[in-house]
Amino acid sequence: MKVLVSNPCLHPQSIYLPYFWARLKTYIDLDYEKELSVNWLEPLFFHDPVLPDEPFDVLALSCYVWNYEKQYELAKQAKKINPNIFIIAGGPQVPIHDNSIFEQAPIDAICITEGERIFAELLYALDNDSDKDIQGIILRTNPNKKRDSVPKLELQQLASPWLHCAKEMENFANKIHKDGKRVNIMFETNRGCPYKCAFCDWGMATNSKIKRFSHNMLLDEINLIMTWSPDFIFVADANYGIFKEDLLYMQKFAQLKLELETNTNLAFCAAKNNKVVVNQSYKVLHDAKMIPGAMQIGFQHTDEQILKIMDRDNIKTSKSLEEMKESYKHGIPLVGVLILGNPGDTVDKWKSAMCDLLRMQFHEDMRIHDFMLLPNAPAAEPEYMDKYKLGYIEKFYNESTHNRTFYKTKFLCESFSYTRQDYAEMQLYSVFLQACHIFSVFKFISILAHYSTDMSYEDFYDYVMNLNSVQKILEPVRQKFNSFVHSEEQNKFMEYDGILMNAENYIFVKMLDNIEEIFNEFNLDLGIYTDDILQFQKFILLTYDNKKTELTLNFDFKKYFLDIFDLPPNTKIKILPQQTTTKYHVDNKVGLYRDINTNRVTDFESLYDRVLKRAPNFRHKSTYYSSVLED
Ligand code: B12
Ligand code: SF4
Repeated sequence: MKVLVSNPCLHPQSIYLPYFWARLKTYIDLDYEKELSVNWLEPLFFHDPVLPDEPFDVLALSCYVWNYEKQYELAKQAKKINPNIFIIAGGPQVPIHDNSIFEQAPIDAICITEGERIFAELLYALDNDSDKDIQGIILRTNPNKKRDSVPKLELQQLASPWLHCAKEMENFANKIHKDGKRVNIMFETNRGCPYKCAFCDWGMATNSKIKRFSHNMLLDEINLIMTWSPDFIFVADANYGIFKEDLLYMQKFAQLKLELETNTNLAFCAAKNNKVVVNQSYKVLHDAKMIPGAMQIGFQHTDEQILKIMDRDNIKTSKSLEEMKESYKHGIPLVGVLILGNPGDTVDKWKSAMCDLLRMQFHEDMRIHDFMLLPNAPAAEPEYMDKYKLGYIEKFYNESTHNRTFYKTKFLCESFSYTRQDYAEMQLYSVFLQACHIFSVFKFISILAHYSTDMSYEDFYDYVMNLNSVQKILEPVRQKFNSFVHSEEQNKFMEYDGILMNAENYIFVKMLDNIEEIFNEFNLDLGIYTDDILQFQKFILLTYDNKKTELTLNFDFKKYFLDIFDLPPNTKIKILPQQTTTKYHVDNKVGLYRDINTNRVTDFESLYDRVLKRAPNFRHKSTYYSSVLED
């Protein structure tokens, strides 16, 4: 029997090796007790999948939000070529509680649980012409079968797909590198998550006991994987650092990176309520230069009531912050993450949540996800949607515009606590604050207002938002968001100079174009610091003017800001800049590692290419000269 597995990856240049294919093959070759002979075609795992010329009997589609449309298209093409091909779909984007998928694509069956054993049983049934209606599968011919839960696999006993399929994986990795693309690895040490946050569907494994793969096998896998010089490793666990062994894996990756001199970076989703191993792991990765951008800390919101509605109130924001102090101290670059559109939210609560991130010291970057309504997440259940009066829009999405396919997906845009109009306003505030603070246009003035006067971040940014010169810039963005939520507009990107871009980038570029007008209109009274902090802010900000070299002011803002950046999160003490004549210098380099030479940033095009194309997590210090804060 000839089997084709398809799992197109999100990014065209960053290619995940075909782990899912290897899992299926390894299970059948080594773990499955029945006799089964399978001829595996080369799997489809690039961004744009194309059916092979060679015929096949079974097509296995692994569906995620970023690829399901492509998978449906493949199913249609395959059935056209040969209506007898058996097509089975699985993965988190396959709705398991309704039969809508059977109307959208010519799929014969869906898998509603872990795939390894189910797929082996299905192939066995197909091979032996026995009953295909096995537990864990819903057939098109019996769509109303009760969705019984299936016992989880005993992961300890399973063989390693990396070790078993090493030869093929190595060849794939070499080919990807030869094509000038990045080799990514999805590394799984366990499955399951004890929580059940309403927005989430962590591999159909939430609200479940964590099951772990064999410790020694994982160490062997790391030894092997690192010989392929992977560019990026993404750990698929829901709560990395929850076990003490998790530190050992990071130490092993770091040690091999140094020994084999690879350029490997790594990211994981940190355990929520226990940060000891998380902090230690960050430190190991940081020391080995394996953190490319920044590590994420997911808060999703900071309001207790909203967290309760999201079923996330057992994950304590204050506790995780307390425990993250260690990482702050080591200077690990971090990004705070929020979700926009949670039931229970309001425009004011949203503003406070974003400003809470600033109070927690996330001045360099933040990541705002729109509440995506995933088909199998608790929030998509009809009772939950009714209870919180949820409404959604279905639009095209991807994180950035360049180099990515947009895919259609659902976003929550109204609930009992906010209207669609409020949603558009929250969206506007979100991109406005990122442009002003994360991109540094007002970062330093606002921090001074917060620590040296009694002004809150909320009041400061309300003031900036209401400046005429700023309103002029925001108006087209507001219109775009209104049209996105109320009518035709299919995406939230803004166009500048013929290029589509994220709205925060657009606002930033427009602010640079109008910087003199904006700073002239800004006349907030910040006492004796008013003139100097404005000059300082203009000087430190990356603009098209790269001729600036030196500035002398009456206050020492270097020590002042460095002291503030060193404060633990949520520390509100009054600090005042020292009054001494101070010289400031610019070295024309920006970026966390000062890797962008701004001599070449002279116009919009170069700014966009060199700076603004960076995704969240990679934006630390990219729009101000950190050398100004040094001697
Ligand atoms: C790796 C990963 C990524 C990678 C991309 C990987 C790639 N191939 O390109 C990165 C980091 C880029 C990523 C990004 C995003 N991701 Co992601 N990601 C994952 C992660 C951690 C692992 C997925 C994986 O491959 N697991 C390994 C496989 C083997 O396991 P599995 O997926 O659980 O599949 C099992 C079963 O479902 C079943 N199965 C799967 N397919 C099939 C097929 C058949 C035929 C059968 C029989 C069975 C079967 O068997 C498998 C093994 O038991 C999951 C979380 C998780 N641990 O599941 C989230 C997850 C897939 N991501 C998710 C989301 C929402 C995103 C984002 C959209 C987040 C955001 N809002 O920005 C972004 C995309 C951003 C963008 N620009 O659009 C959701 C997916 C929801 C969905 N319906 O698709 C998940 C589940 C996490 C969550 N929050 O709930 N992600
Ligand atoms: S968001 Fe994280 S903690 Fe919450 S259920 Fe999903 S994986 Fe678990």
